[in-house]
Amino acid sequence: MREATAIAHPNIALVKYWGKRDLRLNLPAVPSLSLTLGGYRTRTTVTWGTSRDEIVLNGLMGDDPKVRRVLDLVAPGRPGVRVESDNDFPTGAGLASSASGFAALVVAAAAAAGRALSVDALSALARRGSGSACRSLFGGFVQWPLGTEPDGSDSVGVPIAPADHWDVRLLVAVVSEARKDVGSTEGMTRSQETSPYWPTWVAMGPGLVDRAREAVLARDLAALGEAMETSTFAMHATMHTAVPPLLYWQPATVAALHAVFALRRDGVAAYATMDAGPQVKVLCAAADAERVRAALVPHVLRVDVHAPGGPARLVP
Ligand code: 2P0
Repeated sequence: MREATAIAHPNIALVKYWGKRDLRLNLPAVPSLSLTLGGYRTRTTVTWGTSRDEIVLNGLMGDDPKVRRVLDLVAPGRPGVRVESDNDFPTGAGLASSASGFAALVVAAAAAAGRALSVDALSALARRGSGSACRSLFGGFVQWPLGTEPDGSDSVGVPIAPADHWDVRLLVAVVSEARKDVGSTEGMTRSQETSPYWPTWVAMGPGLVDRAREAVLARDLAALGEAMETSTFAMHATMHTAVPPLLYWQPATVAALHAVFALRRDGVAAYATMDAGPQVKVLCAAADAERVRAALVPHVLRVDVHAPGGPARLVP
């Protein structure tokens, strides 16, 4: 038996992935661009060669078919595997736990299996578990392009700037720690199949990623913030106009958004994004983080402040 442990951080999309053009390979309908978060982490230990599969997620036995599928892809014809994974943040609540989870899983599993895979190959494997996980192999700012290869091998995370490129903070205003009712995959499918705004959303994707990448490279917070908010509100428009509608927002979500807009009226460059959950994430310069945190705190359960995080990696 061989054992390996990896840690990975979740990432938050500044330009969103929402929709698939290939369900089996988990290829996206739109390109996306993310920031890896320094302050949350998943830690996963994989033991290779057990008598049967055993999957323990946050101390609970779990039998996630996606975990087994990714393990099968790491080493076809594999033996039994034990996976033990812990998050130091809420799971399944729109905080990208599946991104860090599958990124840590592939890094630990490949090492435990004795397979020397390139980081691109690891990113493609993580994508098969959860699309956004392909971005969490890398630290800092990461793009996930559409790719053109039929097997999806070029639709993997591409680092565009490391964690120390820009001294920004991403604040997570936690509105609820409950698991979401409608998972991302189901939400995407419903939006794709029923929202009249879907073609517009898909058409907007490439331009938004280009604008965001240029803004990151130029460290232009206003330009990045505008692309970010356009992406978020366009994505939520496809959710709100799905049949039946998908409304991940809670009253505190809206209150936190208004707090961000009020900060901007007061001259603070803070910009919001949301995922498939009620939390509001806010990007700002490091120097403004305390002021932004103080403006959000009255509306939500708590506010976590993140510096940019590093790549997924093996740990002793
Ligand atoms: C993102 N989200 O870009 C987008 C924005 C949520 C909203 O990626 O179906 O768990 O497993 O590929 O990656 C969350 O969905 O979805 C997500 P699957 P995933 O971060």
